[in-house]
Amino acid sequence: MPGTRRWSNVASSSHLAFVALGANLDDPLAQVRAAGDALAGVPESRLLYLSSLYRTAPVGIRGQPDFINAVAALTTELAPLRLLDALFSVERRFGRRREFHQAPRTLDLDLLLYDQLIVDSPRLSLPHPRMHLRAFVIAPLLEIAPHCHIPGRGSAAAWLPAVSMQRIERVPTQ
Ligand code: PH2
Ligand code: MG
Ligand code: MG
Repeated sequence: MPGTRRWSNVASSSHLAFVALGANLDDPLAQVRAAGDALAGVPESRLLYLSSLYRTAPVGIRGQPDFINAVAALTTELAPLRLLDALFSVERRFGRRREFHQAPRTLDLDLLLYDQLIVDSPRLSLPHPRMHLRAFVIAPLLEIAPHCHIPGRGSAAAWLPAVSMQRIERVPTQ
């Protein structure tokens, strides 16, 4: 009957999460492509969209190679910190080592948004506090979610002019 919910759907609920992917070490194109597949395997979650891949200039760090970046949208039944654990476990499988803050990385997965939740805890800040200032997040995010709203920041699209000086180019698909 329309409007009724099955018991199995009542016990769990589905959330919409956005994740930023980034790499600038050891064949970053291959790393980010493979990471897209790995995100499809996150438990209790479904990969909805993966944006194009973008080659981007490092933001806020000097003397590092260009990055490959993308953004993914997932539906998930995992709570935010469980999803964060799952993302860290993918990073570790990709050989991520945390040698120093902002060291070059084989794979960085940042949780950007989880529904419209605002969280400020030691392990997790939502929305990601710098996402609106980064072309490498805003451009791929708008590609898969043109009407995306960032809690406390307004529409993602409104931040495009603010990041227009950051070098970013879409990697042609082959
Ligand atoms: N990640 C950072 C810092 N700077 N710049 C680009 N272009 N791409 C990134 O993924 C990136 C960055 C911290 O995680
Ligand atoms: Mg990051
Ligand atoms: Mg990170």
